[in-house]
Amino acid sequence: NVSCDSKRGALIVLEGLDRSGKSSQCLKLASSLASQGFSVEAWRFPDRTTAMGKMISAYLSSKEDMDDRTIHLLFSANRWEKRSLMEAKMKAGTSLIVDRYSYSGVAFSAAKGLDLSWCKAPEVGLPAPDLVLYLDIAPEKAAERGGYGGERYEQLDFQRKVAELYTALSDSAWQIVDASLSIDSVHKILKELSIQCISDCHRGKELSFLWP
Ligand code: NYM
Ligand code: MG
Repeated sequence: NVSCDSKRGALIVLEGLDRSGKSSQCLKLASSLASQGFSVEAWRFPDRTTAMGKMISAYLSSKEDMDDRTIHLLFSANRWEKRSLMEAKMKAGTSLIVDRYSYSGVAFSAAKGLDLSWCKAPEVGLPAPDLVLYLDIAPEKAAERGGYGGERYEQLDFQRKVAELYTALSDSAWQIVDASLSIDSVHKILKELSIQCISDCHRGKELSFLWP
């Protein structure tokens, strides 16, 4: 069946401040879509398992210091090293549910004062998400949620700047979801939007590339 073979998977990205619930929702979404018969995988960036990912992890836990632009490019390179696998998975029909992507890359670096267009440049040419689920939460509320994990960037003032930058990055692929709702309510919204997106991709929506 030709039309079935050519069905591509979707690239669905979850974005939001630290403690907005992305990681839990990402796994919950992937497993519930899988149990309904969709071919899906849960991914995350940074991917801390690669050599570059280990350097990023050491930076985030303050074991290593790095120049702001150097770490920015490393986060981007960590996506580029996964690009061919991402594209191969989607081509083979698997949808990827990804915890953070280029928007985190740009928002967190620009929040340090780096130029926005400089931050966006290394992301040019990566696969563009078909859907960005932005888990919207007030920075103050996120900070109240059981505290941050103690990594770099996990401070209220910084997260306020990140929130502003996310707003500047939103485009037509974005859906803003109220992350202060219950876990189940958020899940239900994410799932409906994701199923719609996956079926658009199955029906032939073409993959595009950053920045749209
Ligand atoms: N982060 C994440 C960046 O600064 N740039 C990036 O490109 C990405 C993907 O890393 N505070 C930041 C955001 C987070 C931190 O992410 C680690 P996580 O989801 O907590 O593992
Ligand atoms: Mg975190």
